Amino acid sequence: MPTTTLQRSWSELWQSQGYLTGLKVFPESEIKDYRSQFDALEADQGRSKAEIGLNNLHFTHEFVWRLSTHPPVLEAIRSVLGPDVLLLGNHFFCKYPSESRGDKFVAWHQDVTYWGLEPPRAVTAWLAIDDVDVDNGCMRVVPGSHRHGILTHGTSAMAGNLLSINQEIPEESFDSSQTVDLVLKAGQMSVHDGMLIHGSNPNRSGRRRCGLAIRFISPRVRQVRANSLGRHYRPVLVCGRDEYGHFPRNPVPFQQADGN
Ligand SMILES: O=C(O)CCC(=O)C(=O)O
Repeated sequence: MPTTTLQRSWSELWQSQGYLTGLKVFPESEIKDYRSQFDALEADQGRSKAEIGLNNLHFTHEFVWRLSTHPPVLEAIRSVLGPDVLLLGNHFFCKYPSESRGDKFVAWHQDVTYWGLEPPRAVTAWLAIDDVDVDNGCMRVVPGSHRHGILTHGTSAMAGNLLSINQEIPEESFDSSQTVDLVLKAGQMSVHDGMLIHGSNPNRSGRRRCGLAIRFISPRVRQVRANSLGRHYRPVLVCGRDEYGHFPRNPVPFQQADGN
């Protein structure tokens, strides 16, 4: 549990930088077990699907639900979103060594651009399933870029962008000289504001780079149009109360580990 001083410095960092990183949420012994479950899923579904096509499996796969609602994950999210939190969705972002699947990368973007949310406010927890570093294409962020609103997204001219509609913020639209690499050990997590500019380079290592991106919103947010995949979200209340009722109430798919 962070101390009050730590909470204050977290909050200042969050407001000025738009991200937090290096948060330890699972010890190696536990993430190893979750990694084995992901390995089995990957073997079953195939690498092409595992890259970005394993969406919202928390409704059907208990281990994804457990990863997404692990108390230290939710504690970090509450510290930035407040006491009431909806789990909006999640998906694995899995990049394989370039030589096996080509130069897959994630172009510079802001998450909330095509999610159809009003206000366009969301937070992502990115939980490392594998060790992630510069060589295998860890996430990169532009600190403070969440404070300047949503920038115009164009289309990437490079093949291999993993984003849903090949969106990209052109590099000349922002100052990319201050980019920070989010290097994480498996079991660690970063958290970023939905307006933060971020992306990631191809995986130049011989190792897989897998993380689970877990999206959260406050219940005061509505979805006013379909997202870039033409879908409507099915959020689940994971902390506090929903006094707005903007979404149909979706039952918790699995009991909490403590039986509540
Ligand atoms: O995993 C990546 O490289 C990018 C992640 C990302 O864009 C996100 O979580 O919003």
